[in-house]
Amino acid sequence: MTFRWYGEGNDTITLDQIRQIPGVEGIVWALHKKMPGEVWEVNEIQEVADQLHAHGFNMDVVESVNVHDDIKIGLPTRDRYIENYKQTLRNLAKFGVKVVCYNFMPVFDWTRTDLFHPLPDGSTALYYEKDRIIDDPMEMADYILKKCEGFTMPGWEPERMEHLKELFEAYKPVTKEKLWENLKYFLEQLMPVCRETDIKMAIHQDDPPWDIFGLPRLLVDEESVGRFLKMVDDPYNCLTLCSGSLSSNPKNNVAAIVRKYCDRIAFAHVRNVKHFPNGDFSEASHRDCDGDTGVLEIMKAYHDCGFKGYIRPDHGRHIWGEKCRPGYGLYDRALGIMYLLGIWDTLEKYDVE
Ligand SMILES: [Mn+2]
Repeated sequence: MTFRWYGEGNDTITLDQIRQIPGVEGIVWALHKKMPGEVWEVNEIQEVADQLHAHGFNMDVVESVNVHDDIKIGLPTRDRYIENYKQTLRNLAKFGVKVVCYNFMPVFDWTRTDLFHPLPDGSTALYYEKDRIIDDPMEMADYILKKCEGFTMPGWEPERMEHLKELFEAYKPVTKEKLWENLKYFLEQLMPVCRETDIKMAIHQDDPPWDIFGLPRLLVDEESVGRFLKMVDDPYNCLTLCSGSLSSNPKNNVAAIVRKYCDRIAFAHVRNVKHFPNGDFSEASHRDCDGDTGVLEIMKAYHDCGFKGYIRPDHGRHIWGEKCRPGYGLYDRALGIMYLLGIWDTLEKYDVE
């Protein structure tokens, strides 16, 4: 079990607090100040390693080493950034890192229309209102940046958003097929280094799993995940299987996807989503019946398949008045962990058919 933490001075939550959540062995971390394409230097990694080790945590999972736009667009300059990525992997390997989570989404990492949507119980959660997305993406970026004053959301760095118009322009010639090709090129370059360093590249699915703002999205369902794994058929080409991202589309059966590709899942994100008939969705507590993702089925699928990878609760709601990064509070994620471990421990102890 792991817990995502944004780093000293960049997170309201402390390692001392995380240490008191039962069962958490590792911190999912990153050097959040690094821009995509920069090499993560050994001394910078060492600083985080010292903090995590002092609290008894492993640092096996990084989320994310972001991929430079030139790689996704397929510009000639991409080779330089791929070389930097390789160097980052080699530096991470010195600290025993086993899994690098990343995504290959153009322009935006993830999209919601409301970061603090009120729920009936008085808590708030991330929310996606379908009709608001048709609006101008610039407006969307403005909203996210305003709501995030005081901290930076990965993928929504103000430095990047300032160039939003140019970014959209640059992505214009990138069709879905072109984006697949660029992803393949990137991974084929990395695989030898992954074998050498024993680091698995674990792609996160697109969130939400459909095209938005006219930008193509690749990893959206069982079929496209299958295409991805076959395209670079290497045990180091893996998935960060995100139940919440996939289940944003209610047609996706996440438990079935887990069963089908379990041997290639290096890292599991588990969270719950509740759908409304008009296509809107809200993030929900991890409890199975609070959403439609099928958290019990998913955990059963991981257990049946003998899953040995890393897992973390994904987003949580904002409860008990906690002021925190949207989706990344302490309390609801800690509750999520206890729920997930409760399911797991029960499955371990008893034969559940
Ligand atoms: Mn996720």
